[in-house]
Amino acid sequence: MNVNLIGVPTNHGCDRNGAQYGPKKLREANIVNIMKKSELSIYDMGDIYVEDIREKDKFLSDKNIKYYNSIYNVNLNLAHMVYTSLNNKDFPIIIGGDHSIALGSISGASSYFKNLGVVWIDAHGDFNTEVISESKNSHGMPLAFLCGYGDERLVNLYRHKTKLHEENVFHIGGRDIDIEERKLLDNTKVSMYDKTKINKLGIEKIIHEIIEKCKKQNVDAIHISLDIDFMDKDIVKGTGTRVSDGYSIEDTKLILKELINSGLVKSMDFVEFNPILDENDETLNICTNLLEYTSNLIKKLK
Ligand code: B3U
Ligand code: MN
Ligand code: MN
Repeated sequence: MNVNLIGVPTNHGCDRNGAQYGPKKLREANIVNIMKKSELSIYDMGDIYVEDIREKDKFLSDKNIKYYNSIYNVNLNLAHMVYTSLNNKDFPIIIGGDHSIALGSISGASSYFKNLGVVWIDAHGDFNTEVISESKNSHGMPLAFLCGYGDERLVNLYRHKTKLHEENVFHIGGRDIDIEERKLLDNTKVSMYDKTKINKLGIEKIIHEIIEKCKKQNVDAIHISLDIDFMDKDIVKGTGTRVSDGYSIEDTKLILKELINSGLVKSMDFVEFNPILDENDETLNICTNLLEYTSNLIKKLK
């Protein structure tokens, strides 16, 4: 199995300096060689091109979304890159950048597979539309677009259709969800695994439940979208919107292990690492450790 690393150096979805340096920082920390230790073939496909836009121009389009044109273009190109990678029977790992890039990666994956499942691991819902969003930052919106809510051009990006069936979407770790966003989510079939459910069932049971549902619903592949702010605010300093009452590195690994070992996972996002906010490379080291762990899991699949 070949893994394709695809960098997406953007902060246009979070409007906060630093997230755009995630791919560069990870490469400088030797991420490709670290992942190669698993004996997987790791190909660094380079970065998706992100325009340089001055902050004062962030509302230049008539849309209610900051850096709209950049968000559109980056995600369109990323979608095609991910589609091409999957079409080549490779495993794309998309390195952010902020979480707005999941619109592109999942648009690519859902165009390749017939019935994609998504496991969204995140402190935030990322289910705002541009209308209800208070921040107008698109990293708080991608999952809504993917389920068919919000800006029509973004909903129809790449293959001109809604990308996901709500019943195939599983959200884990949400604990900072906006009021209107919550109302919207409550009217969907998205499965939310929050603190109460995680405490009651435990992570392993939850993942088994997700996999069972996916099989029952004829899901042919799962995409993991991992936002590192799923972990607690005291663990990951190097991310833009830290939230307390979060999860550990071991919890994150357990989710990755149970999901990837199912054999259904075919692509993954790794987002919201912000090197500028990091302290003593602590978050960098967590990121390299998690990516190394992921490579070893993928390697064992063969
Ligand atoms: N829900 C808020 C905050 C947020 C979403 N995603 C992140 N932060 N990382 C928003 O801006 O939509
Ligand atoms: Mn997110
Ligand atoms: Mn988040």
